Amino acid sequence: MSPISRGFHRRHEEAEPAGRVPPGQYVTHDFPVLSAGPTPHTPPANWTFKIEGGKSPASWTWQEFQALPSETVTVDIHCVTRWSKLDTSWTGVSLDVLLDAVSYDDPYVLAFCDGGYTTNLPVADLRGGKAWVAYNYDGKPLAAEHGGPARLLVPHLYFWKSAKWVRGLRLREVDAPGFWEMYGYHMYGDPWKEQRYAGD
Ligand SMILES: Nc1nc2c(c(=O)[nH]1)N[C@H]1C(S)=C(S)[C@@H](COP(=O)(O)O)O[C@H]1N2
Ligand SMILES: [Mo]
Repeated sequence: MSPISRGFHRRHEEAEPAGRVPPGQYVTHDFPVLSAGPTPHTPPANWTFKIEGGKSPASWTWQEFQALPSETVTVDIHCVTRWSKLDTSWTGVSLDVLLDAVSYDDPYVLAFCDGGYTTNLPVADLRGGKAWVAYNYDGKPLAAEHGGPARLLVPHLYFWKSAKWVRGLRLREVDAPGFWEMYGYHMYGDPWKEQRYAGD
């Protein structure tokens, strides 16, 4: 193999490490901001996280939330606009901890946020160490443009499911579309199956 093709091959591997990047995605080292509206700024004193519906709803103040056991995780994230970012580091509370605090039979949730954004998810995708409410990014408080004070982090689904400025979950018996899902995005959004739009 000539030095030129070796060089090309090496750069290509850096861009898309084998098996790490879902089909149709490219790796970015930036952290793009994608928001459907203005960035809300909710002071911690006014912030709560609620789990509504179900048989025993729950609510945490910012102070109570900070006292919950937290985890720091390193995950890859995949936006439906085709950028993926590898090895992002977040600290937050596992949804297992939060959902263990309530009693419910419902198989779905609608996540709701300051600013009115919503997104729908199966409860099973929030369970089993796969999802967090994250308040730190890269060891620092999460910037408001990226969803601070806290956002959902569900890295195994397209990043639109990771609701910024999240304020709670509404448990639901039936799967109902959230904001982007009503505009034709996929109800589930598995990046490995390229479930970008309804019908994919
Ligand atoms: N509340 C809220 N959450 C949101 C969005 C939004 O517009 N509002 N955009 C979603 C989309 S489409 C993506 S790709 C990611 C972008 O997160 P980032 O701006 O931190 O990169 O947030 C998701 N969560
Ligand atoms: Mo997105």
